[in-house]
Amino acid sequence: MYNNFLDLEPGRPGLFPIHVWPVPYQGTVSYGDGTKNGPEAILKASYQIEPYDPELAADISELCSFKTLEHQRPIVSGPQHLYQQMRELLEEFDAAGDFFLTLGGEHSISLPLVEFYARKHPGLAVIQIDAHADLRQDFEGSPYSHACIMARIRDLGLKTVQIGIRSFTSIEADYIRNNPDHILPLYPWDLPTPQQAALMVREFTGKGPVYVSFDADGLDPSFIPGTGTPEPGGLSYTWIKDFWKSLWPGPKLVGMDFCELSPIPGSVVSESTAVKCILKVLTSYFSTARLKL
Ligand SMILES: [Mn+2]
Repeated sequence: MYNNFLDLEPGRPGLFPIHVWPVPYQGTVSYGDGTKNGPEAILKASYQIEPYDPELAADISELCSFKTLEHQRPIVSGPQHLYQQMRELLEEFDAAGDFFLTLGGEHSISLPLVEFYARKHPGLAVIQIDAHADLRQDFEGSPYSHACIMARIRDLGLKTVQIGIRSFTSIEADYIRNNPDHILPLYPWDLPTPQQAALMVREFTGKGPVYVSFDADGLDPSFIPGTGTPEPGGLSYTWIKDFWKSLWPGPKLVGMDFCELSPIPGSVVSESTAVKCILKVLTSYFSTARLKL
């Protein structure tokens, strides 16, 4: 049983409704353990975070209402089973209007959500914050593994922006190089300013809507040490928050996930930073979006 995100009263009227979906899935994690504990840690940490953002002069509790869903199904046996289960649950919702904030769990949780939104949103692009390109064709015997998730999203024909990627194979590097119309990589060793990056992303994605898939390891592990496969040399918290602030007002945001958080017992740094990362996306967007409620 989870309390509601930010400990706010669920589903308050007159605000933009967000479904918070905890998916404590951990089936194919490569190295570190504990992503199954990510959603609960994020929810608990969210009770300690102020909904007001002084920099953006906006209060998320006056913009959005949250309703945390129970993940009532059993924890499944592998990524393909998870994919099918998530697809079934999503059939009860409408991609045209239902906004999911999905909390992982490992990165395999993103695929059914991206598919769900792509069906109703032509021209959808994915903004992926990640250390890993996740463009392998299969991994550990499954094409649905977290290491393949962006390859499956590419199969849908969607444009992808990969921010912070710094760990991938030479085959993935060739693939990125050979698909400049479909993949925009922003490498941490060659990072533009957040303002320049926002312009590049807007130009690349065109007028289409976006889905944000935020892997905790996109940030440098000095900001979020609690993740299964930490990679040094990542994004700073300041860079990524300034990027969201620069991106909006801009493309329509249809949904987001935050995944791969693996809480460290005795420290709340990682999950607290995760909540701030989520709130920066939501507050930057919803404080500037013109929404019809
Ligand atoms: Mn990753």
